[in-house]
Amino acid sequence: SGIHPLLQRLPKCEHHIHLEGALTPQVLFTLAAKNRIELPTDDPAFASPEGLVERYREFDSLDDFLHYYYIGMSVLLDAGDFETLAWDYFTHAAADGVAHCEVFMDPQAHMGRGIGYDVVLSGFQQARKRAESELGITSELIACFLRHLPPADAVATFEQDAVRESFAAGHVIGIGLDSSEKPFPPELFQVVYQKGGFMGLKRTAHAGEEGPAAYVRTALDTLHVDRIDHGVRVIEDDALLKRVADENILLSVCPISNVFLKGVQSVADLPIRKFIDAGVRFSINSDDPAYFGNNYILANYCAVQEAFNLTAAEWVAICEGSIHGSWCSQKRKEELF
Ligand code: ES4
Ligand code: ZN
Repeated sequence: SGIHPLLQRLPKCEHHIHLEGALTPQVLFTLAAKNRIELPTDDPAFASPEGLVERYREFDSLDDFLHYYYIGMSVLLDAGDFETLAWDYFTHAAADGVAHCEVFMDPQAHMGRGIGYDVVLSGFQQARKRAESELGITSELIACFLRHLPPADAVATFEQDAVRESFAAGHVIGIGLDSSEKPFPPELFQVVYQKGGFMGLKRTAHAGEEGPAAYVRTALDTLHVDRIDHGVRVIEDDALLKRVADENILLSVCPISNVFLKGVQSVADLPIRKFIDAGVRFSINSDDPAYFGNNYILANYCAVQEAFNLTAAEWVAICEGSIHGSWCSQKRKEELF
């Protein structure tokens, strides 16, 4: 449509991208060969990168996707692998007109298979530095806790020296909560979020993706998040919708992800127009672009445009809201406006 050049050009902020979700089948196979990682032999999808691309088109749920996501990241071993992964994301982000991004990582998923936190962090940090100097993209790192593991595991991870130091030094500015949503309500993770709050960390959590609107409420009430990842199911609760608008909670919406994981049949079924009408602030994001048809942020903007035919003024307002809802410095926000 005529608005496409504007979507490309707008200074976009991305708030919901799992770096492990930027692992393309091509890079997955290359790193598996380099690191001599044996991919599952009992699943024909792993016969070739093309086989994986095909299988990724048929996810039937969040958990079906997560099965592939955790196998995929098993090819990441050394700091260079993590740098390669993040750099691949940043180059796509630059091509799509991303100015600033706040990226997720899943430390427990790596530590649980014997990879040190410092290995993960140093690789990502290297890529971030390069993205800022070579691409002009600023970024922040958010460490997510895995909700399918015991809450005590999240606390123990938080308490590790290397992890605490990365928070204290500002190398990681916030915490999130991801992985299998049902049946793990946010309130199970109150202790680790309270510790994050004491350290002055930013807090977000996945809620209302597959799980009910009530998970969004308890994330706000018990985890004191100022952002909600996905959150699209708040539309099922009018009072909560009003609260999210009144408290200026940013929803990091991932339209193409929701279609791939069967949360909705099509992007047109998402409550984008209702959010705009209710004054709910949201950003539009890619989530796990390499798993969802190689669709990075701009494809998500375009899919929303195809479905909702927004005006230029509405797009500018979405991008301004995304800047407001970012966790960068006030100085950086002013540059972005
Ligand atoms: C995720 Cl889409 C989504 N939901 C929950 N956890 C995740 N981890 C990576 N992608
Ligand atoms: Zn996500």
